[in-house]
Amino acid sequence: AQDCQVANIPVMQNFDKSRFAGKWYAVAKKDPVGLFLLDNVAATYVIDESGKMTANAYGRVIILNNWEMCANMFATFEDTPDPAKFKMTYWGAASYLQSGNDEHWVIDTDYDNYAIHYSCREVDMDGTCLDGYSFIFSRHPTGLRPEDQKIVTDKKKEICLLGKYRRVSHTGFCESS
Ligand code: DAO
Repeated sequence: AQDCQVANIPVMQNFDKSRFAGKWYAVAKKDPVGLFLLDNVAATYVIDESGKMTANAYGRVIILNNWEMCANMFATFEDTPDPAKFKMTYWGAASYLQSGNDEHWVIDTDYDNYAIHYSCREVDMDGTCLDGYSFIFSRHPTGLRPEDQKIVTDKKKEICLLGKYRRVSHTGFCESS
């Protein structure tokens, strides 16, 4: 499954969203065109009594070219026939923040340490992803455990994004908000 076709990208089998709940720190990111979240990014997923998943997230952003702030973002998720694939609707606490609809796929996770998120925004004519983004999440703000790094590298290769990530730093910029 390494033909880089979006439709063939392997996702987490038997994804259990209740185990996925809680806080995840972004430790690396592949940016989309017109990137929004820069660093100090974390997302907290919540599953309600009815099984519906929502999230709130924060991250440092720069708006209007030079105004730096912490964006507080919200997201709701619609289930699909594949338990690891969701349709995400997101918006900001303030109207001038980004909003939209994205795919939200969980490629792999052990629930307790690492997770690989993937979202293709635009599929090319040949079926590969023309514009998308991906977060490498860790339960630990300090990064991935050494034993998880090889797994994550292998998965990056599988989703055709090896070498496309940058490190996401956590400096405490968003901790007071
Ligand atoms: O940073 O360029 C970007 C794209 C991010 C879209 C905003 C997402 C807000 C909700 C995040 C939930 C977890 C992925």
